[in-house]
Amino acid sequence: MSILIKNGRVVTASESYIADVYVEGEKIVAIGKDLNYNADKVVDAANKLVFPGGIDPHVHLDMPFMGTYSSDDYETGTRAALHGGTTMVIDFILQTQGDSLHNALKTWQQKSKGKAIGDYSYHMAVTDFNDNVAKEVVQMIEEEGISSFKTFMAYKGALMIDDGQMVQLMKVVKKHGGLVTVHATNGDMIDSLIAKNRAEGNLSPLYHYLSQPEVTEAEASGRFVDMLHYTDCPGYIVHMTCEGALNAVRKATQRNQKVFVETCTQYLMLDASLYEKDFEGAKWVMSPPLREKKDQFALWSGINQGLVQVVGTDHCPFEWEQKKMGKDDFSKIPNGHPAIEHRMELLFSEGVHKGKISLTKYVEVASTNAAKIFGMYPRKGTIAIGSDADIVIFDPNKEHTISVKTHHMNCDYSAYEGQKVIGKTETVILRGQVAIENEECKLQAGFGQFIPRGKTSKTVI
Ligand code: DUC
Ligand code: ZN
Ligand code: ZN
Ligand code: ZN
Repeated sequence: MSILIKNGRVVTASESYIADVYVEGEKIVAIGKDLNYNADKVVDAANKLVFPGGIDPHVHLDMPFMGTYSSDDYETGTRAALHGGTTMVIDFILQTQGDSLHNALKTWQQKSKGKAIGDYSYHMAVTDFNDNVAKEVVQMIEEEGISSFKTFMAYKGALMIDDGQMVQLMKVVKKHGGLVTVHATNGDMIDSLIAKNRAEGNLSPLYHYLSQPEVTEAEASGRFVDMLHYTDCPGYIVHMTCEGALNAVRKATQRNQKVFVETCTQYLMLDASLYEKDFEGAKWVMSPPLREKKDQFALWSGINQGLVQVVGTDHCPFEWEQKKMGKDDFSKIPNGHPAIEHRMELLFSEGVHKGKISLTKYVEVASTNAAKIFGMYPRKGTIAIGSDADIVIFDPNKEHTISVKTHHMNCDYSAYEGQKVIGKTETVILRGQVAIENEECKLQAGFGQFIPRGKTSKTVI
C-alpha cells in the first residue's frame, strides 16, 4: 500500500512548511514539493495540516480500580483515540501488591492482545518494591521494552509505595537507563481529609475536591523532585494540575535539575466550579481534581516556558451507573473521566486557535516530546523520512460540537458535552494504513502493535 498526501502544511515540533508526503508500507519514504509517485491512494491536503499522529502517554484501559473497571477496553479506547487523531497510547500495568511485575505484564498482554486497533505501550506501575522486584525492573528495561516505572504517592494499601521504596526504585532505574514517573499527591494528608469530611457528613462530589487541596500536590511534587535530585534519576510527574506543583519543578530547574512534566487537557480547560453541580459533579471526579483559573494560566505558561513538556488525558472512563457507586459518599465515586478522543482537537482549539500556543509547540506537547521522553523517537512522534507513517490530516477551520451522541468512547456521558471545537481530524494514517476516513474507522481489532521502547536520557529534550 502506498499513499501520497499532496499540498498539506506539514507541521513538526520544529517547523511548518507546505509539502507532499509519500508513504510506502509502514514508513514515510519521501517529503518534498511536487512529489511524483504512482501511489495506490492520493489524498488532497490543500489548506489542511499534516502532523504526526498524537501520542497520549497517560490512559487507563480496562483497568481494575475502586471496585470496578474503566469502561473502555483496548478496542473501544484505541478506536476512540484514532477518531481524535491519537495513533498511540501508553497504558499503565498495575502490579498487584505481593505479586510479581511479570504476572502483571501477562495480565495486561491478555487485555491488549487481538484487541488494540491503535499502537500502544505500557508503563509498569511498581506498587510494591523489594529485591525480587528490583531484578524484574531490570528485565523490563532490558528484555520487555518497558523503560518507564509509575509510582503512586497516594492510594495507600493498594498502589502507594513509601519514600524508602521510592528511593530504592530510583537507584535501580537510574542505573539501568529508565525513567520513574509519579502520581504526586500526599496520600496521608488526603486520606485524613477524606475521613474528616465523611465524619462530618460532607459527602457530595464537592468534598472530593476539598479533600485534595493544592498543597497535597505541591508537597508531594517537591518531595519527589528532591528524591530525584538525591538519586540523580530521570523523572516525570504525571497529570500536574496546579501552580504550587509547577513551582516545585521550577525550583528544581534552578539547581539545573531536569524533571519532565505532563499536564492533561482537562486541567488546562476545566475548573473546580464544576463540582458545585451536586451529584453531576461526579462526572469530573478524578485525582487530582480540577483546580482554579490561576492554575490553568500557570500550566499554559508552563508549556510555553518549557517546564511542561507533555499533554495527556489520564483517560479513565466510568459509566454513569459506575459513578453512582458514590451516590451517597464521594470517596466511593470511581476516579476518572472519558477524554482519549478529544485531546488533540481540544488542545488545538483552546491552544492554537485561541493563540495560547504555536503550531509547532502543539505538535511538541501532543506527540513529539512523549516519543522522545519515552524512548520511541524518531520511529514515533514526527514526520520524517524513515519514521512510522502515523499521520493526521487535520482541517484547522472546521467547527464541530462535542457530544456523547457522536463520541466513540464507551461511556454514556461526555465531560465536554456541547463544547464547540474549531479544528477537526479528517484522515488518520497508522503505520501506512488508513485508520480514519469520513468519520469511519477502517482498521480492525488486532491491528494495533505493542511498541517496545528504548532507554531514557535526562537530556532528551
Ligand atoms: N486518577 C484518576 O482520576 N483515575 C485513575 C487513577 C488516577 O490517579
Ligand atoms: Zn471531534
Ligand atoms: Zn494518577
Ligand atoms: Zn492515571
